[in-house]
Amino acid sequence: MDTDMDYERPNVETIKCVVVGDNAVGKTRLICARACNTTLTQYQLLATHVPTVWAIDQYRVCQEVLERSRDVVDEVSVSLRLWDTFGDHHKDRRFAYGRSDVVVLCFSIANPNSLHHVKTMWHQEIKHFCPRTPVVLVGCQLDLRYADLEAVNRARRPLARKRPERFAKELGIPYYETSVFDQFGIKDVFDNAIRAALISRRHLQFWKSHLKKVQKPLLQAPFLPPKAPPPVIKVPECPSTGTNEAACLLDNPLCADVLFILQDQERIFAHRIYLATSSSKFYDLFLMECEETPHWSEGACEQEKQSRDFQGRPLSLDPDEEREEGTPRTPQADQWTSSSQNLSQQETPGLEAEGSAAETQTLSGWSKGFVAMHKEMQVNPISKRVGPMTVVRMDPSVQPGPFRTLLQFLYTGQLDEKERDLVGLAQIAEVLEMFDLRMMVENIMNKEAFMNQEITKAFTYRKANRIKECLSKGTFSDVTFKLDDGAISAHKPLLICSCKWMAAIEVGVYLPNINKMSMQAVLDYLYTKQLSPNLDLDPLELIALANRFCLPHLVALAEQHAVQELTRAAMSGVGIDGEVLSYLELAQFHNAHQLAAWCLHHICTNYNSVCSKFRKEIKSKSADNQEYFERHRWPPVWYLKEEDHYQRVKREREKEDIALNKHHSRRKWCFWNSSPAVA
Ligand SMILES: Nc1nc2c(ncn2[C@@H]2O[C@H](COP(=O)(O)OP(=O)(O)OP(=O)(O)O)[C@@H](O)[C@H]2O)c(=O)[nH]1
Ligand SMILES: [Mg+2]
Repeated sequence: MDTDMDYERPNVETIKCVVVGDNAVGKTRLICARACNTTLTQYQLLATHVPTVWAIDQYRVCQEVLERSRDVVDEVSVSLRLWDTFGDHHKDRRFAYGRSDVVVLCFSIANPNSLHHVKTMWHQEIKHFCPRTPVVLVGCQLDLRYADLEAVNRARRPLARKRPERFAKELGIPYYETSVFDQFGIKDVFDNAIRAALISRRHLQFWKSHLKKVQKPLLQAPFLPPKAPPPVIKVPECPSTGTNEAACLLDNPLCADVLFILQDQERIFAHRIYLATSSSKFYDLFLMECEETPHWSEGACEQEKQSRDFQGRPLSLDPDEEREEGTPRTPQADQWTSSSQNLSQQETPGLEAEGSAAETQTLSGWSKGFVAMHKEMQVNPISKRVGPMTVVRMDPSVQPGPFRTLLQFLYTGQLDEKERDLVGLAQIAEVLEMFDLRMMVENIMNKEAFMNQEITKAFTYRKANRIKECLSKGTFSDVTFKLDDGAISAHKPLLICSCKWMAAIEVGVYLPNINKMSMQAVLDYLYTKQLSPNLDLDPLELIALANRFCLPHLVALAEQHAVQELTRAAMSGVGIDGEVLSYLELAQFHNAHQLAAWCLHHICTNYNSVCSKFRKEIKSKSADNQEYFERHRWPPVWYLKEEDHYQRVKREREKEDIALNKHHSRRKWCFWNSSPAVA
């Protein structure tokens, strides 16, 4: 590689630029940013300081550095030779200063001491070793002035722009600020250092006509910090899937509406909604009961009647699904189907005979395992309240132990591998047509229990769909929420498992100031742990309700939904400023802190346009919010002031230049090509 090539090229000005300043002010990083275009994150920058001990001639070893050393400034081709130095005050730097064309004198904006040393040490040293060389003052690490790195800022108290600027004025040298992190000011520093060097050279080598157009070092436009990125809404992990709560509910059967009687003495309380959504058998059983005893049921079984097929057979919610998942219908199942059909066609002989809805329905002809069913007022063992309950008498062959395990499976979708009475469980699962449970038992027996996870997954998925359907139709509901614009039926056992607060609600509770759509979304969430997206849903109303019910996970989901909708609207060109302003304080009031932070960010980063359209609304915000706007608005106030100052000084300078040019052109006949002094 021929490094001396530039010296030989005509009209290429080689400029030796020496960079000096205290230790760790950022000299080497600044040189690397110019010479190699390196970029690093703020933390990488802070974590890596390798003090310069020995300045190496990078131009000899790195082709890229050599190439980037070439530049054109004010139509002059230059080759910029950068000299890095060490910051130790007592070390000898005279070799570096020798034959230098310009000195870049650095200090750190984050370290006021380094500016102090500029005056007490560096300027004097430069004047001693190269008195005629132009100097450029550079404040490095500008990003640390505005960085949100609390520790850094508090420890170092960064310098404001005014002090070094005043100081540079006193010394009569130009001043620039740089940030390697923001890639700001690097070109400004070196282009203007080159200008300073060329102007100085033009004085000495006045015959070089190609230096005629070189300007004096220019003013630096102020640094506009980048907009902060919008906060990301974090949705915490779902507090629980409800499995444990469901198991607890079976053990402590609050609001139970079914009582199983086994072997004439064993009583097990349960909940229709849990059983019906986990098993087609129970679904059909309770639906049949609903139909025959409508006055007992608070639920809307009417819709269910409409969903029967033309033969009048009650439709299981998803019999195909079960078959799809590889659970073949056993002869018993088919037998059940036909017996069920017969039952419907014959208008349930047992029931017909009974005549009264509250009387006993015989089930022995309908399915194995069941004997009879009737409605009865019963005392709940937990709440001690008396209420209507479906009493189901089971066949004496059904053993209480395995039956309880079967119920546990229906509530949770899980089966304990250590279950002792697997044979008994397999038998009862067969009799009651719980084929997924049957398969799980078989897997455990075959030492393939790991396969049960998949069955649980499919079970949970199927159950979630059935629950959603029951919610939308109100099937088996046992509570009604009366709202401002209507009523919604729901299922207390499911609600209690997701929200303890719900245990206190009464059958026909009136909830004022709540609309149906928001309540529906809350119920959907309580049933499924998901937020069903709905365009008509007012996110703030949902947030208010979720906050009222102490559901922080739902609050976060609603916040995320709100932000997604706002972002989508903004992207499609719809103005969202007014909406964001109205959301802000409501979100703060209802503990939606993430949405509030997002709104604050939106208002601050679009402050000027929001302010021009909604000045009154901005002024009506709380004092805290207004203070926040002032502190975080973008562009910041200091930037606007600096920009204003920059524009003013620039105009003044342009005027000065015009006046100076006129003056020179008048004197031309006497002293041709005279140039203004540096800075
Ligand atoms: N945030 C930030 N850090 C910087 C910047 N420039 C340099 N630094 C960091 O400041 C420290 C010192 O940088 P150097 O360039 O090695 O300092 P120096 O002046 O060459 O130090 P000596 O060689 O010891 O005289 C390092 O940790 C750099 O990563 C900047 O613009 N922003
Ligand atoms: Mg260094």
